[in-house]
Amino acid sequence: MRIDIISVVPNLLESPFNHSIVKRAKDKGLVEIVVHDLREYGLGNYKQIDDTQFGGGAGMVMMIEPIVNCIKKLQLQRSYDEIIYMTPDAQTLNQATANTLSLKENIVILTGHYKGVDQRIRDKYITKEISIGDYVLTGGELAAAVLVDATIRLIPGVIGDEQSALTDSFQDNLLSPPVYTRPANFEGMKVPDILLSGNFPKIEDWRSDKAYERTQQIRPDLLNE
Ligand code: 6GU
Repeated sequence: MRIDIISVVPNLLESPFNHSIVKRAKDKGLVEIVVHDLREYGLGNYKQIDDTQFGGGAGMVMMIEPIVNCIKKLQLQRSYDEIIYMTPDAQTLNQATANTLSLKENIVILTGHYKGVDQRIRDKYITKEISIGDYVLTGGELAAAVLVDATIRLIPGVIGDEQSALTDSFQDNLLSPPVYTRPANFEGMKVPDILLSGNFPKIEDWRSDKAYERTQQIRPDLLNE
């Protein structure tokens, strides 16, 4: 999978993609992530990328030309399955979206700043808009990092234990059950006996019950989806 990210603060995206699982996925050739500095596509001597909004009002709007020039250049090199715009005024990211995106070959992610991008980019070029939750970030970069992380860990081979992505919270609309490791008794706090029993069918039943219980308590809304 190839992911091109268009950003005005490309440095913000350096660290998240150069450690741990994402780094290993890149090293294994399972994913290629390229960050493009929108400023390089800015207009004139000052490399302008934003301007005041028509109709008046505070806040700058990201201009259409630099973004379209960047997208067109990318499209000359390959065809894209999705051109995604990260913005708080969109549907919220969930596991189903991450699952769908993990099957794509090439995607572009455009991250917004200021008041957002000129609506005409959204109308003509963007194929999907994604928010990561009901709060406002200073820019879309951290949201893009979240989207990329959630997506690429689902690509086969990216996480070692294939089983583990399948048993994540949300994969079946349930939160994960509690987990324990050694010691079995820490200062009198004991691990549930069932987990030490070796009775694997019973352990699976217990885990399902706990997952359901936890979901009922913390996220009952998930049970109605
Ligand atoms: Cl995608 N962008 C920004 N700026 N804020 C957000 C967001 C995205 N998702 C939630 N808040």
